[in-house]
Amino acid sequence: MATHPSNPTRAWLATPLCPGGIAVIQVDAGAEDIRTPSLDATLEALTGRSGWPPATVRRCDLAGIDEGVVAVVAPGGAMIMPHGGVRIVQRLLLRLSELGVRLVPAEEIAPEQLYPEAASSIEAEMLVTLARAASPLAIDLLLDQPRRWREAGPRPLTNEDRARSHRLDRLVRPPSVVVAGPANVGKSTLTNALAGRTVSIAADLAGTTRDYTTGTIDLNGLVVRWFDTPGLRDAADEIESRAIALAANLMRSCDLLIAMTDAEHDWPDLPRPPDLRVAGRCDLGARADADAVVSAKTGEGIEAFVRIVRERLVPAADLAHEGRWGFWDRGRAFAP
Ligand SMILES: Nc1nc2c(ncn2[C@@H]2O[C@H](COP(=O)(O)OP(=O)(O)OP(=O)(O)O)[C@@H](O)[C@H]2O)c(=O)[nH]1
Ligand SMILES: [Mg+2]
Repeated sequence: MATHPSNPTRAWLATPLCPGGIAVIQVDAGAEDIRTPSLDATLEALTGRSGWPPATVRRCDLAGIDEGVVAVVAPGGAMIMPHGGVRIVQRLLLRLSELGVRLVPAEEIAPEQLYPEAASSIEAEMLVTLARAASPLAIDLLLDQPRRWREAGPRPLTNEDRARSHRLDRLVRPPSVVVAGPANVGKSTLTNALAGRTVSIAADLAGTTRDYTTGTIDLNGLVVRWFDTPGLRDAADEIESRAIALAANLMRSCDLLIAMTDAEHDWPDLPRPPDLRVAGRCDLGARADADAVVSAKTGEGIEAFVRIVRERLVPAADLAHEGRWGFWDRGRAFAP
């Protein structure tokens, strides 16, 4: 079937653009008619099959790109569910765009439209946030929010609720953690041990890390953006001193600054006071003036260190608190 010349239909990718089992592309043609012709036309052009009244669910060919499920979930609204390969999704979106469908980012879609099955607007907001949350620790807490808001009625959040909400937001958007200290104290080895993979090259050579490196690390349920920085020393060359200056900016702006040293070195002089002091390589010699003492080689102290980092960023008391969390995007109007 030919491309619809004035197709008013919009589509957006409801799942992240990364490999997954199934991807969901939502299509919306507006809800003016019980059977909106442009949705029918779009789905017919895509699948080669005609007749798409509400509540139709079919497994069909998707423009020769993949085979998947198409469901008309509301008047004028459908979900296209191919396999979750990135290339499949990109080709399907391109095909939809060739059919005259306007592709829009999912962020522009109202939560109630993204989740028509939600029982209230706060439940729709919760589902949007759940889909974006980085930390597994967010899940139970978010799922309980509609009940908490319903039961609290119209009472506004207290200042204490707001401060706690601000910390809990770190479960949605990963906070930044920077580890900084003298060269060769084990910063990169610790980073790799926490990540369970190589984020940074570690070697018995001062100045091994040149530019800072970064990766997301799951600290027992709290996902953080971790930055490993070049060892602080009188720079041997221009590039190294520029890399150290770049890392200094990170240290000023991060959510948690960790100073690291070992028994052989002094504490570093950082651009701002650190939030936490960790002594590394404790199997070679420990020191008593640190908040945590670890050996990335033997694993000693790592669990306790992770607990302390978590506690500084999202305290256990916040996670256990029964109060409400104002989790939705700040500034967006919302009436519970
Ligand atoms: N025995 C022991 N050796 C360690 C430990 N952690 C790191 N090392 C060794 O110490 C050396 C330096 O480790 P790195 O992790 O590269 O140190 P760094 O602080 O990142 O160094 P720069 O990148 O130069 O700033 C390497 O040979 C590591 O294998 C530890 O806990 N115990
Ligand atoms: Mg390093």
